[in-house]
This record gives sequence, structure tokens and C-alpha cells, in this order.
Amino acid sequence: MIKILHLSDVHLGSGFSHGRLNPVSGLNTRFEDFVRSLSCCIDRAIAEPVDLVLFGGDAFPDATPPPIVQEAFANQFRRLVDAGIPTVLLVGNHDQHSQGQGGASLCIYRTLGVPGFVVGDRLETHRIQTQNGPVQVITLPWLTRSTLLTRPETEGVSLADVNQLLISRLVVALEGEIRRLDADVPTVLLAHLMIDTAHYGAERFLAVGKGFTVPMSLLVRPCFDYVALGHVHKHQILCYQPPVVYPGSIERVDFGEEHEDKGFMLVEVERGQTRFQFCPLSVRSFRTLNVDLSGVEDPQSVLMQAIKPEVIQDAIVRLIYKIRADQLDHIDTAPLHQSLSTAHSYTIHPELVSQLARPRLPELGAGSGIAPLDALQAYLTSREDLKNIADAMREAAQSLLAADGEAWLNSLSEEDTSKDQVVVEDKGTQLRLL
Ligand SMILES: [Mn+2]
Repeated sequence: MIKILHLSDVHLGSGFSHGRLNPVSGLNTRFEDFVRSLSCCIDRAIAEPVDLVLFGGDAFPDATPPPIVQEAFANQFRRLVDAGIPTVLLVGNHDQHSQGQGGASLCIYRTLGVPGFVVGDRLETHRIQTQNGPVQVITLPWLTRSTLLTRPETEGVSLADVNQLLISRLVVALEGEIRRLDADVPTVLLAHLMIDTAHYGAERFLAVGKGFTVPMSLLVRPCFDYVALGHVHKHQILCYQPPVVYPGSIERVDFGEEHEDKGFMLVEVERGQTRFQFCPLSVRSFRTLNVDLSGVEDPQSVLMQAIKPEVIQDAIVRLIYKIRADQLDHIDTAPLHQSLSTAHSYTIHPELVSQLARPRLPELGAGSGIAPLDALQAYLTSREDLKNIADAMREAAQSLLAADGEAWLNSLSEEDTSKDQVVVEDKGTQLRLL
């Protein structure tokens, strides 16, 4: 039996806007929160001790984190080196450097030859010797089109067909790895990807692009004793035989994860009979206080009552209240700030009911639950002046949703730059999954 700690989506260096400066350390308190959560994972790995640690990808928000962030990550993982625990660091989409020659932030661990460390930046099988015997780990990092396809292959091919082609290439490549496996040795697939049956919670709109969504059937194979996933921040178990598991992120990255438990997996892998459990981490709370004052007599007191000290204590709070313009004079913000002061951090968002803009396009109104691409279509239909670039915009949106926006932007820049160009704000990459 091989004991494994499986964690993912550390995103160290994210969420600074929810923190504040710690005057003692000079560091952002959210950075300290994330480091604390990571150190709890490492503590547990050493205390058990486990035979192997698997990291499912997305170490940092991007491939070029500031030195202090890299150092904090390295400081935690080096404790595993000291404890002699082999570790696999998988490359997620946030770890890949998309400009120039690419590369990944985690590759430095391979370059330095850190003892016992394996970097998974390609589809490959690693046979790792642990204190309790050998284990095979197939690493499947985040895939982009350029990983498996050449440019001529994708030229003039629709996005959907490209994705189909990508999946079929992946099937062949994975099959090649599977055929070379030793059937007597426990086997883990460690992959950073989006699975078609996963629940994305607040991030579900990401599935719209359908870009690199991998079918579950590809992973449910008897040769795997455990499928360790990364990418989706919401912890979930997608299959029990074999276990296919997203541990989720180790901290709440933003309000989209307000209601999600955070933690890591402890796994006992044995050929054909794997046991696993989710180990929750005690992470800082996010609290949204939603108050509609538009129909109340005494808005100030209703608002004050909504701020419950036991709820907001040490939490990251956002207070959202709806109010009529004529009620504004009845709100005194000083007591609000006073009672919110026990929160770790807070923001206040008044929304004027009378001034809430009526959507010009009814189908884009609040509560209509429209998918991003349909919303874009509705918008484009209403904009005759954008007709000439509508197709390009749809294609761009699909690319962005498929988390492959860079490739598309690169292809744009190679074309005639004097032509009308669509400027795409790459806000899509804020995505939590991502
Ligand atoms: Mn990811």
C-alpha cells in the first residue's frame, strides 16, 4: 500500500485584494493565509508520513510570480525533500509561460535536480520508488492545441473539430503510455484538465467553450488505481472505481468559492483497492451580506442588523445593499464601517434601485441565465456596425473560453496589422479554474 497526499491549485500569490498589509511582516495577509494552508498540507504529509506527494498544478496565478512568492512555495516543498518524500509537481495552465519559447515556472525544480522531485510538464510515465514500493505516475499537464497538433493541421478547421482532433490525439498518446505500464505496480494518473462531467459551480460558464473538456470515459480505466486531478477549484469525486478526484483549491481564491470546503486528499493506493479521504483545511471565511432596503421603513437599522458580529468576525466580507435614491440620506456610513471593522477585510456595494439600468437587450437581463456565447450573439445581433467582425469576435470568444486565448491572439498578430482588429480584453483568464 502506497500512501499519497494529493493537493492542487495552490495559486500562491492570488487574492491580494481581499487581504491587507500585515504591519509586522510587511506581507499581504492573504498571501500569509495561502502559505499557511500550504504548510498545513505539507505538515500532514510529513506527520503521516506519506510515501508520495502529488501536486495537481497551478502553483501561482501566472508563470512569472514575484521572487517572494516563488520562495514561499519552494520553502514549503523543500520540507518534503528534507523528509525524503518523493513529490510530483504537475504543470497547470497557470504555470505555463505562453510567450516565446514557453516553459513552465515549475521546471526549475527539474533543472536544479531537486532530489526526489519530478516535474510533469509532458505526458509521460514516471516509475517512482517509495519507502513502500514502486508506484507509476502518468503525468498529463494542461494541454493546449500546440501540444498535440501542428499549425497546418488546425488551419481552416473549426474549433469544435480541432477539439475533437485534440482528444483523439490524446487518446492515442495516453494509450501508448498505458501499454507500457507494469500491471503489477500501482498506477496513478495525475492530470490537469477539465472533465466533461465535472461541476464547476460559479465557474461553470467556463465549460461553454467546450474547448479542452476531456471525456470522463478517457480516465475511467481499470489500469488506473487513482486519478488525481487538478484545475477545478471545487472539490469533487467524479468516480469511485477507479477514484477520479479533484481535491479543489487549498484556499478560497475569491467569492465564487464562498461556499466551498477547501482541503486535500489522503489516498492509500493499492492495486485494485484504493481508499481515499478528503481532509478539510480550516480556511478563512468569505461572507456575502445581501440586503434589499428598497422596501423597508428604516434602512439604516435593517442594514445594521444584517451585519452580525459572529458571522463577519475575521471573514472577508462584502456588503451589498439595494436602496432607493430617496433613502440615501437615511444611510449613515460611519456606523457601518464601525460594525464591519471586526471583519478581516470588507467592501460595501450600494446598488441604487431607481438607477439600475434597464437592459437594452431583454435577453441579457438579470436572471435570464444566458450562456456567454449566446449573450455575445444577442449583443452582436443588435450591433449592425460590428457585422464585419462578428465572426472574428465569436471565434475569439470561443478561443478565450477554451482558455487558449493567447494562441488566438498570437495568430492575430501574425496577420496584416493594418486591418481592423478586434481588441480582446483577456479578462477570461481571471477564471478560477483556470
Ligand atoms: Mn488550472
